[in-house]
Amino acid sequence: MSDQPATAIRCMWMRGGTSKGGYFLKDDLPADTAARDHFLLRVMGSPDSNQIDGMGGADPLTSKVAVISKSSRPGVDVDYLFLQVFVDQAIVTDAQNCGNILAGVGPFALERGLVPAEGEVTKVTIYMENTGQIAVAAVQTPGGAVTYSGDARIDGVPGNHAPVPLEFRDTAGSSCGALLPTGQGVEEVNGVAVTLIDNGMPCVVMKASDVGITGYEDREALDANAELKARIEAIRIAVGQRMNLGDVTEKSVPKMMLIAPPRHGGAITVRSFIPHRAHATIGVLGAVSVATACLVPGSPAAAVACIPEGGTKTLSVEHPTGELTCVLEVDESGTVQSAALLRTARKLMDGVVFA
Ligand code: NQM
Repeated sequence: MSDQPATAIRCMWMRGGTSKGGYFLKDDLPADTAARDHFLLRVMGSPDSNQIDGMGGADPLTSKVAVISKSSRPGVDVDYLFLQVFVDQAIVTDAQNCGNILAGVGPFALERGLVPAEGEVTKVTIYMENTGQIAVAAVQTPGGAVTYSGDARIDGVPGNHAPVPLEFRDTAGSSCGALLPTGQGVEEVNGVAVTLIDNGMPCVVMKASDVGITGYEDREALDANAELKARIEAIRIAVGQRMNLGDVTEKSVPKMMLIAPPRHGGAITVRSFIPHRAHATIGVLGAVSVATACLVPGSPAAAVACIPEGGTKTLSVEHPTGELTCVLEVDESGTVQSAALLRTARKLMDGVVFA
């Protein structure tokens, strides 16, 4: 029996987009990485598939952490480090970014006084430490205070909330060093045609029909399909080195994106594995990467996608519970210059969390 007093650290629990997790000031957490990770595992209740002894929701989408500090970088307001706390393994990884949890970073920074409110809408410039890139979030601040109320709605979240538009620039090659880390738009892995791509999130994009499903299954059916999971995990492990991600056995990247033609007037349909569980919706930067794959000539995504003409491409990515619209700005050479999309966020709890 331990008679050690529980560690208590200030924390805000927030929904960011279609994910949920703990938001911490960097200075409040242990500076030592091993001590920090030990604390976060205890906070979430990992490793345990139920996370019964912690705050995690027994789902990778609700076992997430944002670590935020005031930035000393010119033109940047705050630095944001994302940490994925695995549910049933004692792993805390910074090997991926998270655009959903990002939606709460601006509101949190304002709430903690790291950034002053400026007028009705405050733009917060965020350095994403995981990938070394910048995002700009527009936070509603009527009367100088953050509001979470508003009329915006996103699929996968009930009700309406204040809009938090996010804009990304220069996300190509965020973790893999190049948009197409192997220099090819399509290649064959274990007999399946795939695109290895990273426009903010390392992804392996393949036709759902090439791995034996339609691409229109719901999350439960996908998670119950052990044969499918084994097949795509073998592809994932095989491409890790080629994507410059090293041994990905214990990493949460790359994400596996199974695509099919759109059915509701959008650009493409996706079922994603992140990487061992099916996503209830789709990750933000995952969606940006798949939307970008639709523009790669000769790729599996280009073969099934419906792409509008013009330099500003509004691409609706259909997912298991709705859609996520990405607005891509594309230059004359076909290169994606920026991506924008709408999220919402909500403060759920502010206090101290115990480990
Ligand atoms: O791709 C889940 C999520 C994500 C990541 C995951 C995300 C992104 O939905 O930017 O948002 O892919 O692990 O929170």
